[in-house]
Amino acid sequence: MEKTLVICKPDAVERGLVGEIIGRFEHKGLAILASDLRLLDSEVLGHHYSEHTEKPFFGDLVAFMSRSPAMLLVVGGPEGTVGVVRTLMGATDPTQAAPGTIRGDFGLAVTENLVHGSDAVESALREIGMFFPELGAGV
Ligand code: IDP
Ligand code: MG
Repeated sequence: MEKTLVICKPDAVERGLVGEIIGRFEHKGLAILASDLRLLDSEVLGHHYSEHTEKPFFGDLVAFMSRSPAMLLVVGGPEGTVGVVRTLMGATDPTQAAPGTIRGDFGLAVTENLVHGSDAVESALREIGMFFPELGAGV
């Protein structure tokens, strides 16, 4: 099974969209393998978004992602699941995201874009290991 890390970001939790977002993955046929509602701190976010630490939006991104709890999910399915989840999420900028995608249907701001999904199998393994270390190799 191919697995990916999804984060329903604080805006999604605050707006009551977690059920809708999880439903999109379930209706597609993907499985929810683990979940945890958790307040993320700037230290873990620095690791998670290490590729973006030098970007001008990094401070705003960490402030947003740590302002209230996020719903973390491990989502699994057949080979290609990492890409399928990214397709269901839509483009990073919700004003550019296609209708029918999570970001296209519910977002208007590039920082507050509702969901994170791992961008490759290797990053999924790294992110799942970081956020759900207790799962070990089992998930
Ligand atoms: P992704 O979430 O679609 O993989 P990334 O480029 O990895 O997009 O950016 C990580 C997150 O940083 C985005 O989901 C978004 O919340 C935020 N972000 C990306 N680009 C910008 C920007 O230009 N301005 C503000 N926030 C941004
Ligand atoms: Mg990314």
